[in-house]
Amino acid sequence: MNRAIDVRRRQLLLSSAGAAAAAGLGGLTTDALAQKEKPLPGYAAFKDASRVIVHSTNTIETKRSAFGTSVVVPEDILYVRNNLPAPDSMIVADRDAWAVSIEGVRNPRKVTVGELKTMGIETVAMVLQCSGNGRGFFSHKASGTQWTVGAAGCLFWSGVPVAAVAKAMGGVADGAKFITGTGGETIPPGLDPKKVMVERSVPLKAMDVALLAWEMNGDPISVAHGGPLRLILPGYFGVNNVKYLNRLAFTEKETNANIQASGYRVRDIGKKGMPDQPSMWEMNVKSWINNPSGSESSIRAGMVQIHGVAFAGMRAIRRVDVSVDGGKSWNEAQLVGPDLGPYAWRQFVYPVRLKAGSHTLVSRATDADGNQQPMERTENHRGYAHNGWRDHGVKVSVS
Ligand SMILES: Nc1nc2c(c(=O)[nH]1)N[C@H]1C(S)=C(S)[C@@H](COP(=O)(O)O)O[C@H]1N2
Ligand SMILES: [Mo]
Repeated sequence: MNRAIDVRRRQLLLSSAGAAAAAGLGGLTTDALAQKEKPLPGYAAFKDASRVIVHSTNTIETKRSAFGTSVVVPEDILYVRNNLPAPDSMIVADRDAWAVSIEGVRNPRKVTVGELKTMGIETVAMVLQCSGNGRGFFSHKASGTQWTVGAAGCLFWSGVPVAAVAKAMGGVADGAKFITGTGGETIPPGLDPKKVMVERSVPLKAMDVALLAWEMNGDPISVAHGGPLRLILPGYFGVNNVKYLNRLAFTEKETNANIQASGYRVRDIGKKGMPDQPSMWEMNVKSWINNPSGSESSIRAGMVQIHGVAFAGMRAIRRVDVSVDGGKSWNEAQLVGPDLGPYAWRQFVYPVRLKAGSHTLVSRATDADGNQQPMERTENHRGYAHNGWRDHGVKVSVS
């Protein structure tokens, strides 16, 4: 394509996406940005380019229209978020030889993945979701990737329970209050490790469900998604699920790495990140519609199977309601497919006859504790944890 036209088309796409975000028309945003602007990076070359949005070398989003109804998200459309360049594929050349240092236990030492595989096996289905999923709907230009709905996926993970590893090493040392995981990326030369390293701490109680995982959806974990070994913390936001894990420590304090101390902190717009602000730990109740996705130029009048996903971090989903009039009236949707436990998402379907015209479709989930998605987002500096139902709606034209 002619370069000038390409640039112009890009500007148009960006401005229409911005307008759509401001108007709360989620589906338009996701798939308007879906034009293939950037090629897939090498470590993620296996992704299905037509069903993802490549924001940058380190950030790839699933298109809203790509989410299916079989609960689990296939790896070739799963989002990617790397804070540092992805490691070389050599990192998975000898998976069982990868070593992780276990600290803050009575008998600390290094263990290999090969040995971890002898210590126990558990499998969990859980939603992996970036803290900034939905950031694209904020209107204050929050810095970071402008994700709409596709920085999330429901996945199976297999590995050894963290509790079993701690037990095998004599138990957690006295005074430990946090689980701290460190990513094994090579820090680019000239950068201060504390400023860029991926090291996260979560409350010790997460140990009840945490895994050291080597398998995702039945395959050894790819480099894109954290192989050879990943810390899996069901119910917690994506950032805590440290990839390329090379250190697991039971600590008295949270790490002072920037990504914990000032990063991933919820604060008012314009405020700096500080350790006393809430950290992006447990996920909140959320849902969105995937079909129709809003990217169709128009859909045919008649029966439509509106479907989407709902989850609530540590809690199960009690019900999902759908509205086809922008939230004026609500109807209970059916939960479909197998229930894979509280950390997985439930898929919902609402069959409805739509007449010709324009319709705004929205969904609203309620979790087992009675928490319900709010209508509006909670404004915050970095655009985290957006679960407001209005912005996530899709506008469809029926003819
Ligand atoms: N080592 C390491 N772990 C990491 C990251 C990273 O950059 N390095 N990114 C985190 C963030 S912010 C998210 S949202 C998820 C993304 O996981 P995915 O790329 O497998 O989808 O991994 C988390 N774990
Ligand atoms: Mo993230």
